[in-house]
Amino acid sequence: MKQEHIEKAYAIAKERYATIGVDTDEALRLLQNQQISLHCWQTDDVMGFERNEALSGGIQTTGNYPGRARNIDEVRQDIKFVKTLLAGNHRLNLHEIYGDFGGKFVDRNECGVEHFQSWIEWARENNMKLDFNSTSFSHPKSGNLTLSNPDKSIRDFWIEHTKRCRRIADAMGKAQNDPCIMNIWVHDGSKDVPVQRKKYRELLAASLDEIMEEKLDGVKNCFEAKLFGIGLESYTVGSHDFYTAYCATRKQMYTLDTGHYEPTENVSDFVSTLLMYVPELMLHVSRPVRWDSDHVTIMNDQTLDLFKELVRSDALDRAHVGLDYFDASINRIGAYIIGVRSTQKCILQALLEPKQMLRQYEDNDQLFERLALMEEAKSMLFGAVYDYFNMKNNVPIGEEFIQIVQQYERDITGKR
Ligand code: RNT
Ligand code: ZN
Repeated sequence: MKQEHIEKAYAIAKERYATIGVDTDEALRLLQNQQISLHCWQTDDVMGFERNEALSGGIQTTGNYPGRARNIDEVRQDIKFVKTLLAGNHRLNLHEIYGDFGGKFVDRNECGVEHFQSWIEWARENNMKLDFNSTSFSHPKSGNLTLSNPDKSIRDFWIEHTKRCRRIADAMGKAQNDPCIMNIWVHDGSKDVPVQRKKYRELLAASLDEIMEEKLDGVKNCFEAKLFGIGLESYTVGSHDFYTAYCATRKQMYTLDTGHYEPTENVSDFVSTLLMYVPELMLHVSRPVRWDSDHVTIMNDQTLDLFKELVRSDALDRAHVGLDYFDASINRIGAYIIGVRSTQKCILQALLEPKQMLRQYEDNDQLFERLALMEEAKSMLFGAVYDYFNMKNNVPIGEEFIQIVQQYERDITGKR
């Protein structure tokens, strides 16, 4: 693509947006600073390096596209390559099962900072900050209940795991001089109707409180709510309402995964309430298709609405953005690029909305005018602004990345 064409198109877009009171340079500045946490588990279908076992915990990858990363070196190689195709400075989100265990078996209640030292160094060398997750799934003790298990020995095992994960995340945060965001998601639930719903929720809250007792300032924790898991359809201990109340009373960050709600619900509607009662949000940007299917994120209404809602609430800086999907049916590297670029496009669209004018219309009860402007804003020259953003960042523009990913497949992933 010709640089002068992109510059020309941007100049026209900039002028056009200015007529509705939108500053495109300012939008680009904010987009540049918006980090997106890349979920390491898209490289290898959520397998990790602990045991070569099928995924459990009510989540599932489908597809067997060749080229899955099979070990820590391949995961790093892939992430490094992905990074070269993306504008902006992004983070890496690790799960505990991606530790550098050096070929030894390290159980979940034995993990420590030493297993993530090489990640901390790798991240520093590659100018990426780390985020972290405890891992309650894919383990003989996972079962249907972990932190809410009435069996104290199982519950304690997972409490110990999660406490250790907090210390690992704390070390990451201190090493990178920026808090590591540690997500806690447990799959706990029941396939059929339980009769003691309250009991498990009380146990979960007590376990979480115990886990959070230790004061660690390198880590910020967040808690992920969910509607249901596969094989756990009737009841989820850590439901939306459970974590809303938990995070509100404990002043903790809430993780909103866009796949974790009723398929017809508009997730963006939760944002404003949560912003009133919890300090921050962690977003797992995903794409549910009929269920929590974890398809690759695209630029659809759901994702657009989510970011528009944040920008309209002047709260983009209270949200941490991460991706969470696992598509094993297409080129996994390509899946990353599509997801990040689509997320950036949604953020940019949100930033380019004529917020002030829309608010004014609403305040004046000019509802036709509000709808009309909102609709017109959707088809303004936003693509020209996004192209310019990528050009400035020296990364592929438009569909150019397709060929680059194909080349990487020929050279690297296709040979695995
Ligand atoms: C599962 C949650 C969770 C996981 C990752 C692997 O439903 O969304 O975030 O996807 O922890
Ligand atoms: Zn998630």
